[in-house]
Amino acid sequence: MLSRRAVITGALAASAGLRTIAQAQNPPAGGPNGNATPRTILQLQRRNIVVNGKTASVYGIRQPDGTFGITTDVGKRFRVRVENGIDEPSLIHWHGMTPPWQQDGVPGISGPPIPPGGTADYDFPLRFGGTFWMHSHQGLQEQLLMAAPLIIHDQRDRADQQEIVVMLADFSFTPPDQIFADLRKRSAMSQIAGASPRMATMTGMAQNGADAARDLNDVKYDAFLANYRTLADPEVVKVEPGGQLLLRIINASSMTNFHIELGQLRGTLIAVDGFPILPLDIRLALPRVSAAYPILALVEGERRQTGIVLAAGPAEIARVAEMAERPSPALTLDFERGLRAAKPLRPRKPDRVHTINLTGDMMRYIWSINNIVWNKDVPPLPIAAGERVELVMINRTGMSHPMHLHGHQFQVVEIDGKRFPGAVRDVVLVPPGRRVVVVFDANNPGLWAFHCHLLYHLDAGMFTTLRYV
Ligand SMILES: [Cu+2]
Repeated sequence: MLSRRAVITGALAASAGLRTIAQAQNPPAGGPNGNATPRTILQLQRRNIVVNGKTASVYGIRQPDGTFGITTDVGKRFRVRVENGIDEPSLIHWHGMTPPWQQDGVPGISGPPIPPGGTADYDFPLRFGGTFWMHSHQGLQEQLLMAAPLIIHDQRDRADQQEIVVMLADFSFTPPDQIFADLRKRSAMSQIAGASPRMATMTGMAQNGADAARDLNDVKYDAFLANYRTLADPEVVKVEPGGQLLLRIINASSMTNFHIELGQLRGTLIAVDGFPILPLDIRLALPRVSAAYPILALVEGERRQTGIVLAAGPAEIARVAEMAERPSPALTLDFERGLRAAKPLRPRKPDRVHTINLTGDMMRYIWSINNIVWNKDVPPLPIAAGERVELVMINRTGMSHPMHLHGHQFQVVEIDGKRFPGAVRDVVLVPPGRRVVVVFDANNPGLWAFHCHLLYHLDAGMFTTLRYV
């Protein structure tokens, strides 16, 4: 199964680059050119898209020429001016980047949001390449698609390959505030409906069959998008039969994990969260015959799917159903366990260990870390510059939590007591009842966010900070 299917965890963050066979892309530009890098303007906009035949007003992050997000090169500087063209405050987080902490884009942590009509400037060196993304960290704007690709070419990118960016999203016609209110209301009602107090704790939820689906996906979405489109009207990308392809898949969903299904194609996974891993048995090869190949993203635990279609040569594009034949399985750590960092962190004893209990109360839809619901008076986790820090994450709830650390790359070093030199990344999924240990070096002083990347969990309080100078 792994030979045909890669897994994307983390409504957020998981970006998997699948190197394959096909072509055409600019070679990465040469060395650092410092302040010579021209400034890129990114405009935060309201715009309309059509989903399921209905017009929806969503957000977008675009350059003046209409380009979504940024494609740039390692060694350049990230010189960006964000112009806030929407009618509420906003702030954009550069997901997976390691900027100075004041440029990290988390309102109230990195700095104040940008008021309507205001601008903010960013300027920091790009020291590594990969597939990343940017998204609003203000309120629930991410649910309204305030997100865009952030692609940094490096020496891994070959001149003879065609790059295809696929950005996935979950979509609802219901306003995000309403979705959040409904989650809280539904939780309260299921409590009244007679769940025993014991079942009311998150730990009990997973065993309750009726709630099993809910534990995987607690928001009912109207559509799942790949590059803003559904499979009823998918993006069709022209490719060459026998060509080299690099698929850059970004899961920009607020709440949804996906399995990636390559169909008849075979892919080789080369990176997660932008950072290289040793290849797994996942190759993506474009055969030399003309044909259409759907690249699908299956919603975890559901039959629904989204995706794009690769059209190799003159091929008939058949309609791909929006429903798979059977529900996809829940994500496990099997995939994570098989990842190995191409460049692991230097082995070293941790100077400090923090235990991070992922906690919550599903009945009240409250989520927390070490039973503390985030508020601005919560003290940051103490660490000191130069330390090797170990974070021991234990999920005491009935839902998976993709945990994201800002401003650093961590390495996965343990799953349920078994040590291994796992992937270097910035998000890792912690399924119910599981223990995942990551390590990182405190090499980027400041005040940093550490949180579950599921938007409504984050908003409900599964968030904390760490600080060092
Ligand atoms: Cu969560």
